[in-house]
Amino acid sequence: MTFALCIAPDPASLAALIGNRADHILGGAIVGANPPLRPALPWSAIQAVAAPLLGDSSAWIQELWQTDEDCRTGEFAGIAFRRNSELLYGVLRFDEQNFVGTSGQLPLQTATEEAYRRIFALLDRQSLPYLWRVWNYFADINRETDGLERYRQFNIGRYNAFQACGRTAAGAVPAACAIGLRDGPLSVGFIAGGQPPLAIENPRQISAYDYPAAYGPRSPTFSRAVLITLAQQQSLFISGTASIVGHRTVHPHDVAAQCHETLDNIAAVVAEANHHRQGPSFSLNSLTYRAYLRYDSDYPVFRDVISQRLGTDTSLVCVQADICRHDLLVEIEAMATLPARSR
Ligand code: 3EB
Repeated sequence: MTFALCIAPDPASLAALIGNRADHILGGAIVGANPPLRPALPWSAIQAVAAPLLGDSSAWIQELWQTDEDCRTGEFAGIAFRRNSELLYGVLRFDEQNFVGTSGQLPLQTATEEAYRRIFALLDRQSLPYLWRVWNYFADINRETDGLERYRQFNIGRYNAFQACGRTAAGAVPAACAIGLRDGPLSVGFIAGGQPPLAIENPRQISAYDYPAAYGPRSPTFSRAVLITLAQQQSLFISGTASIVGHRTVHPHDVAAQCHETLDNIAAVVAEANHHRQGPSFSLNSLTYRAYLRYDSDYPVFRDVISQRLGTDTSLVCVQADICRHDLLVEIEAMATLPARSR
């Protein structure tokens, strides 16, 4: 089985991508403030990331996970999913208003815990138990309610669900991102499989699950990257990566320096992954990137650093969105696939 991330920036390339092989599409994300009203595919395992695209004339970009097997559609406990023999892509959207905080819990915490409990229940039922990569979006990530920043509320709920569902909350944890949007529901998209992922950490950073308590009552549950080794391919999912060294934000008011530091962190994660790589290495300019900028006015500076470091024909989608620490101005995630080994 093989899978690949394909990006369609307009209706024509989307139609060409889907072609007569819609059965082979697992799911994906639609990114942009103005997505088309009518979905291009007849099922709903598509995560809507409602954030303005920067530096791009298109209104939206569609990312699709394509496989070489027929996929089937399912629904479980509010999760829309598609799966093939080895791989599952799912999306869940929760309106927080429907989650009244239970005994001292806040609604976002309760919604997050319930979301992850349902995801783990689905994965167990489908016998594809390993969560590889999670994309988390919710409104007002930096706002404090009842004395606790919403990102920190989210972290408590996520941690509780990992604990409750018999998953470790440190070490072998999925790659992830957690991003703030202007409004909208808690949206969790994920890829899971039958193969355990190899979690990769960054020697320049403290593992997020070991962050000190100053960053919240529960640490974030994610690894810096996961490496997936299948018979025919190795795939690297790099988590949202920011200008953090050790556990501290560095260059708080300098977007250019944050971009450089972030790329240094991604380079360090890629180097770690390459220790486990059979065959030619992953390289920075062969990754597919998604970037989040807190201020759209920082885009020209961001673009300069990117072209300086990665050249001008990198696959990179950039949107305006909030990062989980108020002093972070940019966050970049990436993925790559290579053949399993050279022949
Ligand atoms: C960081 O390194 C920046 O909570 O799932 C990056 C990726 C970040 C994932 C998450 C948070 C998350 O801590 C923030």
